[in-house]
Amino acid sequence: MDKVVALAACLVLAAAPALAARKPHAVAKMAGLDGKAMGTVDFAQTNHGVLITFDLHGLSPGPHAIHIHTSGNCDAKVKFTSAGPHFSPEPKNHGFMVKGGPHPGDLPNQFADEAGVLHASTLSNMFSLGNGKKSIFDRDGAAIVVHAKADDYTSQPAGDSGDRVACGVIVRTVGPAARKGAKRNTHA
Ligand SMILES: [Cu+2]
Repeated sequence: MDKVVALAACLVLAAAPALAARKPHAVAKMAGLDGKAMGTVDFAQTNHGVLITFDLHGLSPGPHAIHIHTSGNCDAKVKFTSAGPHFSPEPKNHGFMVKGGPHPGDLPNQFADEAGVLHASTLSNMFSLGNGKKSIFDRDGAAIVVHAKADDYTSQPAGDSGDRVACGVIVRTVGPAARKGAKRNTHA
């Protein structure tokens, strides 16, 4: 009897990682305006939002605004403006402190150390990596952008966070294929 219970427990434990692995996952390889690699941002869908893990270097020390921008296009020649405005399928104001906000692509500020290294994680349930209504993966994808300064969570349209200093196209590594013909999740 005990052996049967133990075997059942083993099967449950063995199955759990396989089930978890099917949840959507994505990664963004970050680059600076000079084209140099600046690390990665990892996205893991959980039952309670998307877990975002930053592994970045080459930043100026101190706080940086980081947002999901609406287009998967990081062109350094146009200073990453090609990534478009913040991800927001419906018209919303920017900022956690603002009435009518935030943009679903808004994230809390992150802090680089004296060496310009940033290791941190955060969780957002304002967007998803699947194909549902909250998905960032519309026809033209999405990008994650690091700004030169902190987000004041108030100023429009981007929290007075300054230049875009690093950008990475968010690429899904696990999950359904990108939707075809879905409208752009854009708002100025
Ligand atoms: Cu931004």
